[in-house]
Amino acid sequence: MKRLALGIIDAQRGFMPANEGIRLNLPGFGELPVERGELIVPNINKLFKAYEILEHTIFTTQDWHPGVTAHFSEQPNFTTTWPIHCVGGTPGAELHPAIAIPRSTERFRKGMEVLKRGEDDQSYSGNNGINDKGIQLGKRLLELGVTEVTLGGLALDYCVGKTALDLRRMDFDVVIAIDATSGIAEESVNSMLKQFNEHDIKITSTDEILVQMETA
Ligand code: VGL
Repeated sequence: MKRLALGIIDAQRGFMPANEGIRLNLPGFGELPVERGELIVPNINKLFKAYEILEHTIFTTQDWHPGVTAHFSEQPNFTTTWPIHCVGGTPGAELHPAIAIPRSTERFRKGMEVLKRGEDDQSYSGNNGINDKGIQLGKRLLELGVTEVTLGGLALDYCVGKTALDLRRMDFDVVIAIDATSGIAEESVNSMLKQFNEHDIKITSTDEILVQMETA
């Protein structure tokens, strides 16, 4: 039997446009803004609601970086080094406040390691995230008997994409809710979409998922 999970990756203030912080009069927005990041929030909420009603597994991940790490740079190249964002315990690391997080949501944190220059950066994949018991995401999903994971969040070409590829490698069926995610750059988005295609990761929309769930 298929067992479903919905995962929202890094839908954090730090990855949302600065305008959104001005609109809401809240700090932490726009640290590493993903264009149109705020537009995914209503779709995330629709998906959360549907998965909650049907009692499927729901999880979120959060980048939870130390203040000083080689993941950050004052001259970021926006492919391997980035402006300071989502430092654990700061407003930028909080999820967007308009996201209605269901009570059953399991939260995973990642990127806590102090990365040294030139070191392999493991912080992108939500699969390297741990819950409050220290259990890694993929292992936890196996424990729960999940077979299919639908993903949204930020950013499509980095953390959402790496999470999708890692979970697919673990043999989960993986689906991307394309209108519940947004990307940083066109080139890296296109390269990620190509990898999705090569690894049989499916692309769908929020409405399509909701219709399917209603008729299942
Ligand atoms: C992310 C770039 C740097 C992401 C995190 O959440 O996709 N992207 N750090």
